[in-house]
Amino acid sequence: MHLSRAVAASILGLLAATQVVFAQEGVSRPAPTEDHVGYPADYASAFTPMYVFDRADNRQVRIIYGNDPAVSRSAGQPFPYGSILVMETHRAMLDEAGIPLLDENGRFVPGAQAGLFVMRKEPGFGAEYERVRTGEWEYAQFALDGTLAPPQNSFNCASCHADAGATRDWTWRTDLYAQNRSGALPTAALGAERFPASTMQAYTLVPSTNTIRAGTIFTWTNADSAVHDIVLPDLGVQSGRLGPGQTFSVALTEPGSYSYLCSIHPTSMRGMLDVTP
Ligand code: HEC
Ligand SMILES: [Cu+2]
Repeated sequence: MHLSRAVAASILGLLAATQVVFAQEGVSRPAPTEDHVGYPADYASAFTPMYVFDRADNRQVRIIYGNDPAVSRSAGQPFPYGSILVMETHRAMLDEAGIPLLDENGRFVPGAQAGLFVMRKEPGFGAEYERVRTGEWEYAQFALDGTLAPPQNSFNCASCHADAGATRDWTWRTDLYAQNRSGALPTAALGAERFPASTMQAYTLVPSTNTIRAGTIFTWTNADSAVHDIVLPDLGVQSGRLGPGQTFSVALTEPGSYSYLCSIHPTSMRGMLDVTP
């Protein structure tokens, strides 16, 4: 088989990425050596469904449940002790082109369940994560038959949830429940493509195609809980990491069509700026 240059280049990229991982193996990844979270066997009947998040970038449906203490928490408040949050990850059903199918309400259709993620908050929990400690939460991942993944792996959970910050009590999207909002794919307002602006929401660009006049300042706003960036490959423009609430602007003086993407979520975050004279 003949490898095109592009494929060869991406294989090189993969090798380079693997070496980076090896190089980091010496770094300590503190985590509890023993699981304190436990498998919540009865969550599907005993817990309350909190939100269903259609995740565009990795084509998943994520269904989040909370036990009674967890669902008693109000927006902006910390979770009470005893809170347990469970997240089922499902593959989204795809059409032949690999695009997620939508039901009559515009929601992804959950297919096979892939995993079960659990976080639990108790007094004194979390100390063993050391530098990535997220308050008093501990994390665990289970296979569908309830088998526990090695507790040491939960370092990854804590280190990523640490970025969600203390103001959200280290959870990412639980305000969807507290504020009674939907985890559906966002849609653009009518005519939004004529404004020199796009927002990043739920791993998508809203809108993803805009038509603007040459010289206009175009601004992206990260209205998501996750970190994104903006790259215009043709122009060599890179925003760097944009946290929630941050913006990035460009002024394009030459008419033409400019494609752009978020390099962190390139599957679902690609857009086009059509610049007219
Ligand atoms: C790379 C970052 C990252 C890692 C690693 C990660 N999570 Fe999350 N987690 C998120 C984000 C972001 C969400 C919100 C849903 C979404 O955007 O997909 C989330 C949501 C959750 C939720 C639902 C509550 C909430 O925060 O909204 C639970 C429970 C959860 N994760 C547990 C875990 C566990 C357990 C692990 C480790 C096995 C883990 N997570 C690893 C980023 C991460
Ligand atoms: Cu992104």
